Amino acid sequence: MTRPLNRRGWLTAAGASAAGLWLAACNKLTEDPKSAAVLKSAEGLTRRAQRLVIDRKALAREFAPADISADFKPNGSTNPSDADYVAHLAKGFADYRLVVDGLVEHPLSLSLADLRQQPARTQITRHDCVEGWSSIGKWTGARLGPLLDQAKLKPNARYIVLHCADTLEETLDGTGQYYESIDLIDAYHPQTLLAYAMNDAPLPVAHGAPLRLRVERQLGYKQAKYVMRLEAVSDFAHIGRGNGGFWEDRGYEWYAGI
Ligand SMILES: Nc1nc2c(c(=O)[nH]1)N[C@H]1C(S)=C(S)[C@@H](COP(=O)(O)O)O[C@H]1N2
Ligand SMILES: [Mo]
Repeated sequence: MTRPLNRRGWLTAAGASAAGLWLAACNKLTEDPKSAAVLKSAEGLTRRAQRLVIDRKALAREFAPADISADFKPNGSTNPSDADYVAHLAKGFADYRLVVDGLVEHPLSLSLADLRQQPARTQITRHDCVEGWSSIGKWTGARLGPLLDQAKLKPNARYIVLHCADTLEETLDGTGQYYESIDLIDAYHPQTLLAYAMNDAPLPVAHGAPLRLRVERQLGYKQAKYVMRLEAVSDFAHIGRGNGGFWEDRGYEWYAGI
């Protein structure tokens, strides 16, 4: 007699190994090559599990104004010292332009005023960091989907890479600059925003001024702050250390679904 596959148990096991990984703090690196290998196989498993059971188009939970955290914790870079960023900040981001390029028919260069003209959305959501804390905030921003439609993705575009202004780690090869990447399912998700406002005020520097990503079905480290450039790519092997993001290059999962 063949036993039916206990999908529940299998998923729990997959979840447990990922949860173990998430206990490691954002700023602690997994250096042990053995745990890196375990991590890679766990990632493969959770990714497959997530594909099977998660409706990637479902909305993240939204909250009421009364739920907004009084002190949303800033994390990672909170005041970039990179020269270009410091110069933009000194001018109140008057010369800031978001560049949209790569595999697009119509590259874009958008000022903050341009971005505020784009189809917008406001949402109150919970941000979950792998370090184990959560905060609830209200975000307003341009929906990424309609913006990509304006740029018109080429048929071979599969991911959107978000290049950030901040260097989180000094490295000799320059791979310490923060970046992230998402696939087109998340890019076109209705709650995926390039947020320019938080809790009804312009986005504070600590939280990514002038523009940060909100991709609400994923963990904190995917929520790229200080976004300067969106690059449409067919794969991200040539960017950073090739794993699709600053923390992914240091061992975290590329798909950080919650
Ligand atoms: N550019 C950039 N984006 C970033 C980070 C960073 O250091 N630099 N840290 C990430 C992490 S780990 C988290 S939890 C969130 C923190 O966002 P917050 O500062 O608004 O809380 O931003 C993410 N995006
Ligand atoms: Mo985080």
